[in-house]
Amino acid sequence: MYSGASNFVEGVDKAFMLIMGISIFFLIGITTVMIIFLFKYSRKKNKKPSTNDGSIKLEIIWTAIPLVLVMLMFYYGWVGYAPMRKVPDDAMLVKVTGKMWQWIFEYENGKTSPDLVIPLNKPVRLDLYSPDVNHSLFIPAFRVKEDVVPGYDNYLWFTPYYIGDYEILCAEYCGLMHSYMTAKAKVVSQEEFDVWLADFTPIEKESEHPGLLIINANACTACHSLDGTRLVGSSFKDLWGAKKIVLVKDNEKEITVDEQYIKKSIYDPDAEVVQGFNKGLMRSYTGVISEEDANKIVEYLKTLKK
Ligand code: HEC
Ligand SMILES: [Cu+2]
Repeated sequence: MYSGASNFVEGVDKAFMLIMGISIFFLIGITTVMIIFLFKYSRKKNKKPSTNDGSIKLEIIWTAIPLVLVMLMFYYGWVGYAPMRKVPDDAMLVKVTGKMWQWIFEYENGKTSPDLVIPLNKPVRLDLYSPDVNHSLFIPAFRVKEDVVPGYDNYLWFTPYYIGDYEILCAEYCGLMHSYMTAKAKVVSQEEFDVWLADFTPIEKESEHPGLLIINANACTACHSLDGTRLVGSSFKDLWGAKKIVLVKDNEKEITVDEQYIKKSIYDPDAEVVQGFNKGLMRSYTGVISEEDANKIVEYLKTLKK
């Protein structure tokens, strides 16, 4: 609350606190009155029911008070929201692509980054694109969130006020792995930013195994860990050569993880389902991962065996 991390924190938090305050007031108020009435108008004390209809005074009161309250909510909501759609002319431009299942930030000089690095106290405009499904860029600390919809050019902007790392999330939840689409917003000094922006040396990518690059590019690690942790799928660590029980059309079968088995798992994951895991979660990568790339994955998995 009121962290002040961006220019929008105050406006959003004010509207939020107002609505929250009114809600809590009425929750407590209505519940209290309900309980009091329960006793006051109980059947024991009111043998003969009485009615009470037609009161202009009451009608006016319970129309006017809610009207004032909702107009107040609207006012603070609008005052907080309107500036979000007016981007300052000097805002720095960053193109954001949200795709299954990662964010990519692209700067005007062509530099791309998996994290959003931005200079302190400078307005930044994020142009939002999606080549596949709906996503939603959410940076809670800055109080900004906009949908990223294929075929529709959406945007958002803000000015960061403090140096630090902030979470970036995908707030689109009707899909398998939006919740894994995390990134960092790194607010740095202008000098640090200029150095970073001009630096085009790829981040350690050269030294990484080609198979790992394919695994990362397809976000396999959202479901398969590399360190032995059990996620939605089994870990890739020590997978190569392991003996497993798989279910083939509900019949158990023992297999040894080899090249053929791994490829079958990639192209037709539901054909042989590993015991203890659920089928229907992993999609088929037929047409997505080429035979050549599948071989690289196999080669990489071999290196994960002690
Ligand atoms: C959405 C989650 C998810 C993603 C993404 C995913 N998998 Fe899977 N994978 C699973 C599940 C669940 C299983 C176990 C059920 C089965 O065998 O079909 C599995 C099984 C496997 C197996 C057999 C593992 C074993 O223990 O025998 C391999 C190999 C595999 N996946 C490779 C991959 C590769 C390579 C990718 C990326 C191209 C990938 N998976 C992406 C969920 C996923
Ligand atoms: Cu998403």
